Amino acid sequence: METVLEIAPGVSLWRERLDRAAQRALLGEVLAQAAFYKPVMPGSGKPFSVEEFNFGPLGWYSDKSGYRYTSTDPRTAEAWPPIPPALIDLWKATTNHPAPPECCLVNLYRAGARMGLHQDRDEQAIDAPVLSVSLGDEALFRIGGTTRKGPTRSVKLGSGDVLTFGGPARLAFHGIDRVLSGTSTLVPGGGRINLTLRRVTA
Ligand code: MD3
Ligand code: FE
Repeated sequence: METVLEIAPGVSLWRERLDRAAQRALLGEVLAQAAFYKPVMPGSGKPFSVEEFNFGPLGWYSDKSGYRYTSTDPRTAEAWPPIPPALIDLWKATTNHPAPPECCLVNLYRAGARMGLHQDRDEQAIDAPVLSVSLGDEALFRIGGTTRKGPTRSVKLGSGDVLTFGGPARLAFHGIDRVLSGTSTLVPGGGRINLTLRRVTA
């Protein structure tokens, strides 16, 4: 039996659920297709420190005109590539959710990148869980409750770790405080890649 840690209500963590060979295979598939862009904040145009790309029928995109889900890459008008089959299998194996994921957001953290505390609430399907896969450098992940104030906890995530967030955790505040540069050799050029699978439509 593999170990699953229930780190908070609705949050399950499988440490190194993907072994090194599976991490390499998945990373190869991602890097062969991903054309990363630097999202900017709607309105202010302030750039994120994270670079992003999407797989799947719907991609989360942020530029000066706003955050939205799009079926095509706004830069090229081409469909986002399909979600890697290994991730669909992982979703089936870990979530028990009857419907498939629609979005695989790829976040690339080079040295110094972070993601502030936020909620994921641009989806209609808040009944569906979210699945996250970490590849490359370790990171300090923070998760709290459904209000911005209130206690949070910090968890170190490593390469191959898989998390699911469902039920009471689906609207939890969360973020990446920092990436521990140089803790993994997996990602060429260094850094961390996070893959987040979500269902978007009800
Ligand atoms: C908890 N990404 O893309 S993954 C994001 O590591 C995002 O890149 C972080 O937050 C990253 O929105 C954290 C873990 C995660 C993803 C989605 C969640 C945690 C979540 C949705 C609800 C609750
Ligand atoms: Fe998030």
